Amino acid sequence: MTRGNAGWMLSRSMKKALLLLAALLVLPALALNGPGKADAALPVIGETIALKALSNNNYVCADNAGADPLIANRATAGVWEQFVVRDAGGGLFALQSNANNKYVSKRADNVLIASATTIGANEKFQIIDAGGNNVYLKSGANNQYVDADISPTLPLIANRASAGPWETFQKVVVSTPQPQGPHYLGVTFGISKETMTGGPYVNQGNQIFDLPLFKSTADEAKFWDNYVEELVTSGVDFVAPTIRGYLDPAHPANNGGDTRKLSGLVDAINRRGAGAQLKISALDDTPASMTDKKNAFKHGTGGYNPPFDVGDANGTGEGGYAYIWDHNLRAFFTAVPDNLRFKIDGRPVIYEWAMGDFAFTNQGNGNLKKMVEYIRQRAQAEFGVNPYLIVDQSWLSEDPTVASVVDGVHGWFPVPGGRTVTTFGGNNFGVAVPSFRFVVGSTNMNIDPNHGQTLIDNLNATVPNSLVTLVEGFTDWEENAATWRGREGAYAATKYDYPNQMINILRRFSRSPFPAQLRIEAESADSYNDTTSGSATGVYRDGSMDVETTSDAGGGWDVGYTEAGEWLEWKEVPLQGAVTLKLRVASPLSGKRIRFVIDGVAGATVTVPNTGDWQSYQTINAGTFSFGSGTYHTVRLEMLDGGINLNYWTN
Ligand SMILES: [Ca+2]
Ligand SMILES: [Ca+2]
Ligand SMILES: [Ca+2]
Repeated sequence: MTRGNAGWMLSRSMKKALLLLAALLVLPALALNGPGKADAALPVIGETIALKALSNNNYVCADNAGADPLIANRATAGVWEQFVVRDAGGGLFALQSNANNKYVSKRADNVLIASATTIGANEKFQIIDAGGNNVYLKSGANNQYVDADISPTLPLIANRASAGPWETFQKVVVSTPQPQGPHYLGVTFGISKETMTGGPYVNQGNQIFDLPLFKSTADEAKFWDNYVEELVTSGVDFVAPTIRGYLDPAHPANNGGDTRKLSGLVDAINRRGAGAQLKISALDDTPASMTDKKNAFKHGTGGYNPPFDVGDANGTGEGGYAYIWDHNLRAFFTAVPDNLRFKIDGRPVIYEWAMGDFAFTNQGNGNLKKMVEYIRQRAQAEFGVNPYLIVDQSWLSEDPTVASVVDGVHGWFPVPGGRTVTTFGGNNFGVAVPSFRFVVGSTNMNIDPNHGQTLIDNLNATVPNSLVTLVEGFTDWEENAATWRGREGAYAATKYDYPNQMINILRRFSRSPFPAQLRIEAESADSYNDTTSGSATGVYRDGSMDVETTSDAGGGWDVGYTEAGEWLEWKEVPLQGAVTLKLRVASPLSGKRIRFVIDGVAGATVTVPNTGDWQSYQTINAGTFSFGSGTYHTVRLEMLDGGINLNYWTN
């Protein structure tokens, strides 16, 4: 793969002369493909493709098992000529070579080579429909088209300002994504007192970046209303609250994840009518629910010393099954009704966390197996269910006999890295994080969110091949691992590019990345213009947006106190096909005008009807728009006049 500079210059300069001829050869082929096939070139995340250069009619190869740059010089498409399309965020894609599992990267000299282990700026490409099955590749790093020379001795290079035949590749689909089951996606969800009531967001001196946009108060119903909305908007199949049990029925709720609090989540899902979409699992935080609770009850101390004795079933010593069942899982099944339980194979799913020696003793010799059998017996006797238990790998390493009585195994996540896929019983179980940062004293654990790319990488590596993937954690501000709607502000301060960024990424990996029924709350906007400094009410979020509690059906909030020239905007909204956008609006005034502006293009101006009251809402059509398949858009809602209350909009 060496070449002389003279040969390089000659070959590249020859191209202009050949362009016209090549164009003549290509155009009839394009014309044969009718408009109905125009989408064939669009990339599908997870599909395996080969790229055939129109310049020389050869397949692009990650030569020498990927050690050499990409070159179009192969007559057939074997493993070295296959690439898996990966989501790189922002409408961009990465190509993962089957030759070495590495991502195609643009080197400093603009030559392409499959050499990257993660997706950064140089690994991002636009895949642009060039008609028929053809595409152009455009580097996201330098905005130049990728060129395959007519001479099959030169590598692919991203240095062309415009695209012609030499920058055209036929996209040949080698295989479509191979589904292995339903690919359920869920998130953990902390319910500590601090998370539920809005802080203080302090954790042992760890600097916290992942603060929530939503301003929690003592009103738990409002807390759950907001987070049910965020979870539904993210498209996840289930939420797995981190449950830590409780001490005694007469004891007030504990501060660290009282399982009985899940009744508030249930009520909020029902208020929103979201029970068909969002289900509830649980992550049993075993060191907290068992060891800490046992020590709090028995010794008045809490903490992990002395450890929990798994061999002590009745609690005469330092154990007791009551901590995992009576004071925790029973409370879960009591709070969460059957129709809202997240199920696999018709059985409610419970995740169990670690069983290591830092908090437990006597786990082996069949003791963990006996405890699992007890859980199953009680669940059957009291609730008529057989739980689908997904346990941390430490359960199996401590007591190998437990393998015969559990349904799944997870490996949690390492730092650095942030993801695992664990195979058990013929299924894969994924765990992923968006980021992680705990830097205190001599502890320095850090997974950089990299503008959302870390979450995309980790979901690319887990979701497509897993029966179920659990993301830690929707609310995990304590470890800078949150995916909730983040507080607005500069990236350096928030580690979010915009408030809904992580929610949008989760949705892309859900089973419905382009929801037929997308509902976007007015108060959730990523950015906005408000003409009065500060909030008129102080509720929901900091800043100048004027949000108020709405009395519209379903509750929640609306944006009120609107003035001419104010606007709300959302980024990377999934919209495709012909869509009539609908607005949920109220106004006691007449003749007030509003319009959508999408990707900078204004839609129809709509006059809001006089609904008779600031809180009497109507749903109105706000224009029909046409979007390309699988595309993301910047949606702005512009108030041409003031005096309009906005609850939400839908597709
Ligand atoms: Ca204001
Ligand atoms: Ca305002
Ligand atoms: Ca609303």
